[in-house]
Amino acid sequence: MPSLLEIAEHNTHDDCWVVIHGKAYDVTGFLDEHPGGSAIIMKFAGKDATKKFDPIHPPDTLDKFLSPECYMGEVEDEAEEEEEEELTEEELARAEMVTRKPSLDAIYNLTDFEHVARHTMDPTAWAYYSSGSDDEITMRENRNAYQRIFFRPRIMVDVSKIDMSTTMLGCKTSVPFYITATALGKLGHPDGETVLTRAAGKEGVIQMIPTLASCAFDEIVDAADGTQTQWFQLYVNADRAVCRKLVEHAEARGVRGLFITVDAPQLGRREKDMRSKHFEETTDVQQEEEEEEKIDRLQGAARAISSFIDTSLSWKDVAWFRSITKMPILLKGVQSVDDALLAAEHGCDGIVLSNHGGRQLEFAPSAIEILTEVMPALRARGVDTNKFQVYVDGGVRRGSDIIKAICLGAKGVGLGRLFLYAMSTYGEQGVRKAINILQDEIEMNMRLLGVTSIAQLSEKYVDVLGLKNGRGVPEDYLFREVYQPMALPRFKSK
Ligand code: 173
Repeated sequence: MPSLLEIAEHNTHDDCWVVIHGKAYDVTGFLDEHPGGSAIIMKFAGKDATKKFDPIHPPDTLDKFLSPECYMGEVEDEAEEEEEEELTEEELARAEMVTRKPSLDAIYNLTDFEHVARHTMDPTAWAYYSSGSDDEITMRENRNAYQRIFFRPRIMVDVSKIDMSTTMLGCKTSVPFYITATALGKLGHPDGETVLTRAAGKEGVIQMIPTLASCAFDEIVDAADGTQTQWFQLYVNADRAVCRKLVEHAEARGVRGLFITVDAPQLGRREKDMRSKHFEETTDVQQEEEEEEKIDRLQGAARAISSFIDTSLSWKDVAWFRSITKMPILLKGVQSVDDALLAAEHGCDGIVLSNHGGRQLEFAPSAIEILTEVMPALRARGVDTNKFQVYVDGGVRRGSDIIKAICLGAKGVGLGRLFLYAMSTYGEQGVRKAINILQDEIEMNMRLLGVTSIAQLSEKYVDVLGLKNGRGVPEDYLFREVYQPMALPRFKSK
């Protein structure tokens, strides 16, 4: 049983121990193999790394990567010696904001969650979740595009009863939207993705489980109530044996759809995220390590843990996926008509039109705009769009956005960040409230539009003339309030 004092002595590159969840590990031999580089481990050499470790590593990581000899035993005196870190002024100010957090009753729309998240979340987590690529033009266009579509409402329809339930990939769901896959849930909430699972279960909403979740895949499936629908988002590993294992396991655990991410052979530059990490880590004394690993550090955790993603993924791989699973296969991250047609030709069961929340290719078009081109093209090819299903995500904040997408032919609409913000600020209750808000908005809008079921929604209810020619967009005050302008470099302190 090593003591904290003893552990603290193992703090060099040639002799490095860390504590994770009250257990000490000798990671000296692993330093140079760590996908995120050795500098980040060295920051915690001889210390407790649990807080930094948890969001990025599912619980089974240590067993997978460290041999049993690396385990040095339980920490003897953990409880007594927890180090009280001094808080910076910024941290104190944020802690104060946390105590002044609005009650959940004061949250009226999804943007409200974003506002609270921005002011109360850990800054690194906020930077990671909120950032888009480059100048964040695509990320903001995702939002703007919805605002260039107007309704063509009908009146004098009996709208006493509204039914917004629908089916996606043959599974019943209470709402036309779903919780899409997002990585690193524990950055926002200690229970990570299982918070989303529980809320989704209680509200009858489908959840897409991410490959890069903070929780282990089985934890997320175990958190489900046994009847709720879950899908699986796959980052394709260059090692296909790993892929096969993940896919077969997902299928065996009852997952009902495989969504292969196709828009991220390399992660986009997300500068808010990079900048926040830069400041967090340059305050450290390990100058030498930092210089050595500058690139790794600046790339951030996301890039480091995504290094396994196969850059050679191509159309010929679809048949292989088909051969290993009976789950419906959809490509997530389609951004053009031509690729939508190719996906249908290659026998996929559908696509998600998505630009990854504006986090990948800057100047990728919004999904909703591409949807207006994709649906007519598929129909012209004779594709049955009840069988080959089209989903969209990106920029969705209102029930009206969801209705617009359904009118234009989407089978369902994904939201990622917003559920993360709801989870990070108010936990499971927050996620349920976010779902309920969307339900209320959808119900009201369907009623005012003169429709009573999802099946009735069609192109006749929307005016998309402004979508392409970008007619002037009225200021979106709420979004403007929460949108955090990008920062410029900070000068060194005197
Ligand atoms: O958008 C992302 O941040 C994302 O998809 C990702 C990819 C690899 C690692 C972490 C997150």
